[in-house]
Amino acid sequence: MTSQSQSASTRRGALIVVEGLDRAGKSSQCEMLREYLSKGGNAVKYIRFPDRTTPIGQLIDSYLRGSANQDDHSIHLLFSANRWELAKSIEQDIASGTTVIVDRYSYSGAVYSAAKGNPTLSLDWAWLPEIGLPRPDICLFLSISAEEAAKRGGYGAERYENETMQTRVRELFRSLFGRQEDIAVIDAGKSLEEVSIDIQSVVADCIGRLDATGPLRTLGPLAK
Ligand code: Z5A
Ligand code: MG
Repeated sequence: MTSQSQSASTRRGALIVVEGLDRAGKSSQCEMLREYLSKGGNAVKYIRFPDRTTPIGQLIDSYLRGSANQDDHSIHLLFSANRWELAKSIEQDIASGTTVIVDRYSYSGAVYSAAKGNPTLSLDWAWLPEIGLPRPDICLFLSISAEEAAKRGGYGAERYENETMQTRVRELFRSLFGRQEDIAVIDAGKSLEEVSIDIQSVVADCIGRLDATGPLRTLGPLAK
């Protein structure tokens, strides 16, 4: 077999993003999905944003912990740069047949920055640096009420972990998802296992459609 026909026969992996507000259960569900897909014989990788391990990620970490301040636009672009620095490796993994599960992505990037209410940092402005990044085959939005989230513990100590921000973030996610395709809203107020089963069914459907979807796409501008 030539290397060309070999690569043609390798089925690409899926790019699966998990989004949601604080304590929606994103990281727990990413881990459960990783385990489920691995057991099914799939090559799987898990990554999370912000990736606090890179030099850019360390700047973001200091900002989130409150030990450093940044201009709103500047920190926004650093969050985006943190995704761009992993974009090539995501593309390579997907091309080689590995499914990549991503814990928060461009959607968090746009809504958390826009939620600050800075008049020169709108949702539309915030989306611009995301254009051209690998486009998720599916984005699972773990939807949870403020009451349900509160049962999972109080707010943490990081920036953004307060009621005003979370309320704005909730509204902005809704508005962003009205302008995006391939979003699946999951009721995250159920038990861990029930949520996991709902996610598995959406992901199975997404993986089943990959041949029809074709090669990995890139994020485009927001619909008007
Ligand atoms: N941010 C940004 O501004 N710009 C960007 O571009 C990006 C992010 C990418 C840090 O994110 C901050 O960065 C975040 C957005 C901003 N700010 N806020 N707020 P992070 O991802 O590092 O934050 P995190 O602390 O890892 O995630 P999280 O949102 O707080 O939690 P989670 O991952 O959704 O939930 P969890 O850790 O899986 O579960 C939370 C608890 O609930 C835990 O005790 C679980 O056992 C429990 N849990 C989970 N599911 C259930 C169910 N179904 N039933 C009962 N209990 C449950
Ligand atoms: Mg998490």
